[in-house]
Amino acid sequence: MAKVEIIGMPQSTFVRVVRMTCEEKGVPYDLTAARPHSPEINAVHPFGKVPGMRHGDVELCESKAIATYLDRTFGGPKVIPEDPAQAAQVEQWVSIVNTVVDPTMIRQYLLSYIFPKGADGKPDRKAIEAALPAMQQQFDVLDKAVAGTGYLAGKSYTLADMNLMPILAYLERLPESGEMLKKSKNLSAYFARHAERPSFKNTTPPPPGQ
Ligand SMILES: N[C@@H](CCC(=O)N[C@@H](CS)C(=O)NCC(=O)O)C(=O)O
Repeated sequence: MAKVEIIGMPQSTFVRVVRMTCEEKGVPYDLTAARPHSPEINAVHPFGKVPGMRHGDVELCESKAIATYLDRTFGGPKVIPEDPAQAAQVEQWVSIVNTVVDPTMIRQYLLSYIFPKGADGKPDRKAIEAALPAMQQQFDVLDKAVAGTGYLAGKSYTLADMNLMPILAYLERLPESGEMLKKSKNLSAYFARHAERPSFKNTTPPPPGQ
């Protein structure tokens, strides 16, 4: 069988999700480091976003589609359960994180620090402050969601968790979000526990911008 090629820079949370899927399932893969809108990624994503994937004749983009393909194609533990209701729970949390949490916590907040657009090349405090109330609300929701079982969906580690962990890894390191995570007792215990997984450790990204 052809080897899986994951295309995208390792700092991307979405690239890390598909790499973690490979790691959890024991699927060997090559990572082709490519930035958004580079020729390598434009060849597989109509809007130039990372990640992309090639596997033999199969060419895909979008992290959820790639993870689903990997889960259905390869053996190893299921990252999306077979049971329809449990699978839907996973989809639900992937969707919530990608449509609500990622836009606030990564696009608005984190990127204000990584690509500073304020005066004198400093982070834009206005953009950061503006994100904080929604972030607190989202931390509260996530804290409650993992309180019962220690997982976002069901009673095992799934794509829902893999989709959130790379985001928490960045948030832990920044001042306001780091405080919010620390105060979210269930979520910080969840993060500490799942950060011990080899799939998380083996995909630690280099610092942003490298
Ligand atoms: N829905 C996409 C989102 C991918 C995405 O937004 N990737 C970011 C990097 S983390 C990117 O390529 N950004 C460049 C851009 O939006 O132009 C997925 O799940 O793969």
